Amino acid sequence: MRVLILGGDGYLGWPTAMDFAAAGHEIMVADNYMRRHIAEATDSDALIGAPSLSERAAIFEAVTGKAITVRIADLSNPEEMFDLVREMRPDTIVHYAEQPSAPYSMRGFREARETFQNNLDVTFNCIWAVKDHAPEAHIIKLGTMGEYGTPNIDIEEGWIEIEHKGRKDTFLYPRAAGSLYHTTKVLDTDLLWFYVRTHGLRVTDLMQGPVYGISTDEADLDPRLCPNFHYDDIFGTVVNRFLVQAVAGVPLTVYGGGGQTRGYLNLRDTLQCVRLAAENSAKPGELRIFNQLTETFTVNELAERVQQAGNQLGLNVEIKSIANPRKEKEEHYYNPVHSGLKDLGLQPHYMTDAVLGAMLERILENRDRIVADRIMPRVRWS
Ligand code: USQ
Repeated sequence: MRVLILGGDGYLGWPTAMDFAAAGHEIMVADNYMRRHIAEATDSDALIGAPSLSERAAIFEAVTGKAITVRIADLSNPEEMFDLVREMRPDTIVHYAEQPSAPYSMRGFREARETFQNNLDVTFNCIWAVKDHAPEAHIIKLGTMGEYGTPNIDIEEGWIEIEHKGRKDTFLYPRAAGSLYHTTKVLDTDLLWFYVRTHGLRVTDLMQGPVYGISTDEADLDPRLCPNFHYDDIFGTVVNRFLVQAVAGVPLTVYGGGGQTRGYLNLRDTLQCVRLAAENSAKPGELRIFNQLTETFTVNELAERVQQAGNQLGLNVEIKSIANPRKEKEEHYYNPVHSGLKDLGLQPHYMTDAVLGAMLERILENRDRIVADRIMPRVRWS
């Protein structure tokens, strides 16, 4: 397959590109380095510095013999998006090219507007590029479990049948996002659904929970192929943050009561899910939605697991609740259905002590690079 990966420099984009290339697909990655610029501007650099995208591709080719074509392009500019799609004529487009940080989107007007404009513009341009220049292409869009929020009923995979006054119909599952970033993903889904209905596009929307991990088959071939591993309050997801805090000797920052429950998955499973979706395409005129997670945990459970794994390495990990900088429920029902990707063949990598221990060892090798000022939350929702 010819696969175009939008946002190919990101925490998920780069390892996805390597995974598809290693599997024998023809890969082009595009990125405008927005995350790198925001990380620099907010003093949120990743634990291990990443070479440029072209350098990463050259290292990957030297190690594996497989090529990844790189384009530095601003995908919020329609002409740049259309040029890429006309040049490559992809069978599949994996769309990660969004500002991915909830805290950044809540920092102020400028950051909210930047998130809103980038995320919606890239999705809109991607839709039009496919509609006009590659109508058979399958769009795989990274959505988020945060689109649904935390409703007091089971979360279905994207769609829900509703019976009202004796009549039934199927609708997109109700959404109630908890940050402006998550809200842009809700709007993306609505845009995609409109163009699927009216123009018969084929789309898979992956509602993904928070990802953790640093190791993939290809990333482990050379330390310079490492994914961008963030532990700061802007780009760091909670498990990655807790593991760095355990190594830095900072008490794990549980926000508020710690009963917040989310659906988590290992980075290796993100790669599996995206490839399974690509190799089993949605049909023309179908908006297929999967919930992309493998296990659910409360924040308190995550902290306890990291504490246990850290103590096994002699780290003496403490846990300390701090005032919650976000507006979110700290105690709630949470039961998302997540059978669709398993039905396609997903083999989960669960969060075991061994997985957490291996991550801690990798962080220990880089402990001198940890900057303590990046750990405490710097953005409040209100
Ligand atoms: N949390 C803590 N302490 C911390 C950091 C986070 O208690 O130090 C809590 C948060 O309050 C939240 C939960 O942990 O309840 C998850 O937070 P997160 O920062 O790992 O995840 P989130 O901000 O929701 O965003 C991340 C990714 C985003 C993706 C999303 C999936 O950055 O791109 O869409 O996970 S989901 O959360 O399912 O919407």
